[in-house]
Amino acid sequence: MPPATTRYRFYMSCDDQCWIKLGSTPGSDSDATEITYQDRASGFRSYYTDTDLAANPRNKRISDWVSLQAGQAYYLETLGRDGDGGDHFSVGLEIEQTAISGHHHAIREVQEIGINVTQNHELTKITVNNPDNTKYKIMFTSSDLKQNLTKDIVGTWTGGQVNGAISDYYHKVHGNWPDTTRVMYDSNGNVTTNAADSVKNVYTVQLRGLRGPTPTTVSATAVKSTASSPMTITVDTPSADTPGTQLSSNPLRGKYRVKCVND
Ligand SMILES: [Ca+2]
Repeated sequence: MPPATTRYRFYMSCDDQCWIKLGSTPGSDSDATEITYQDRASGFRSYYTDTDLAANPRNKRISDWVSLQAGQAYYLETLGRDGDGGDHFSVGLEIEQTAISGHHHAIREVQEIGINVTQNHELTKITVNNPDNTKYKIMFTSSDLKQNLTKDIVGTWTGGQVNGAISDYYHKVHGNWPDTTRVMYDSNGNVTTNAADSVKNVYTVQLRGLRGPTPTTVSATAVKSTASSPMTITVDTPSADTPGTQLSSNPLRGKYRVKCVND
């Protein structure tokens, strides 16, 4: 029963399927028509983002404005269906008239907005000049000094071989595995796929994603183990703010509660 004679607009969001029907005959759906419809799951109270529902033109989470009269009973039907997984169903109401004593717009209720922040993954570059089959030692140390790793690595190894040698450290510190790629450069500075022509191997170590509870600053150094080898090794942990170190960011995920202020 509407509190005022004015126009109203209905909002709906659900998981997985739902609709609202509105009619003017109390207790009967004889003249009820569908004013909102959704055929697949949306986020909780995600009334506004319709792009994922664009495939079906029937989908409509915000109704057109409808004129209702104060004190008159109407027929209102909502139906929600859940297939599997999570489920929810929310309906909101917006009143066009702004001056209504003792009644707040339902659209001004507390809303939740989901967030999913881009994560800053650990990135380390190992550059090996004049690579040969001798070994060098690489040492990783986390800023809290609770984890460290020293590994012998052969100068001509593939990215996969280097990755295999250092992945345990990443798993202990960050709770996830790295991927390591190798790019080889010839004496002209061009990228080559022939290891025999390579005078510089650049390995990029990229953490797949942080799962550990605490991000740590990682430093890495390399020590050549054979004095007679022409091989030189540099290790860089790039960061725009602090060259030589990089701070991983924890995966941030959750919801904000946003409360709109009444007039
Ligand atoms: Ca579901």
